[in-house]
Amino acid sequence: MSDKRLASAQSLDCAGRLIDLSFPHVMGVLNVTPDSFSDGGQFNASLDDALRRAEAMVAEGASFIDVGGESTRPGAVEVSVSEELDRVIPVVEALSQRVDAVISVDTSKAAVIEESVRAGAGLINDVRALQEPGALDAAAESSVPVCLMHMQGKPKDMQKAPQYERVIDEVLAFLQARIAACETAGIERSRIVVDPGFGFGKSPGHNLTLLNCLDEFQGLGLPILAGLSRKSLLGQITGRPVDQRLIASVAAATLAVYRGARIIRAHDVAATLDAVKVAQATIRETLDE
Ligand code: 9MG
Repeated sequence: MSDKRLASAQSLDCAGRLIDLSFPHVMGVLNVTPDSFSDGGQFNASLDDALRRAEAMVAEGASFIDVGGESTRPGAVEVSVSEELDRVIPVVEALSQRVDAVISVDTSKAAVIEESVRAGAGLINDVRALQEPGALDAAAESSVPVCLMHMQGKPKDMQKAPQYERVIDEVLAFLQARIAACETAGIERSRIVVDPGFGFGKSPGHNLTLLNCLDEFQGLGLPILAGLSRKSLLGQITGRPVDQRLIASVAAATLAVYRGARIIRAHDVAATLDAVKVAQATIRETLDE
């Protein structure tokens, strides 16, 4: 436990479900955008598909299911509050009754934060780090943890020309400022997770520097979440299209855990969990009981 990579090990209270961060966890990705499921516009069919997919990820070992109703991919356009609520809330309500995992909601909107927590969400994952109007107060009034992610620009144009003098220092300074804003608003540090935001306004070089130096974020004393699964960085390294990036995603997850990440956001849960176990065993130089 004296190892620097384990220095910020702690637990997260996700609406009464305690997540022990002395070992790493996998957060399965559940997109509920219209193009995610083959429902041909039939709401019930897409809800069933989403529930089945989430149940499969939990059976594979996911501790979190991250439900997202607005794409944050490069070039994505924003959706209205009512559209996002319609997509996300029925899924959160059903999942919180049915699956043995923390339901995380990937949103930046105050109304979606409030309704999601009411519907049973145990974590808010905000790629805009609670900077949208009312988001900080909505998160403060809930009792669930929040993941604060760094992004330069907006999804619509963030990959056009990302610029940093020193990427690590700037991402760290941004996260420090957002942590301070959270504390001022009444969100205690025990409720905060940080994420450097791989692929969000970063060149391949910026992403690789962040991955190689991820342990520097341990100085914040908060759990680190990392999402590299299937991202374009991995396509740029391997030359592979998005549906052939499993091995690269698993390799990146292994490196992220080895450098201190405690939660890995991933599409392929079983393979990612095996990888993080290898990284964890290597850090500890023993097998977890
Ligand atoms: C929603 N989303 C997509 N990629 C992500 C990442 O890398 N981190 C977090 N926290 N959320 C993400």
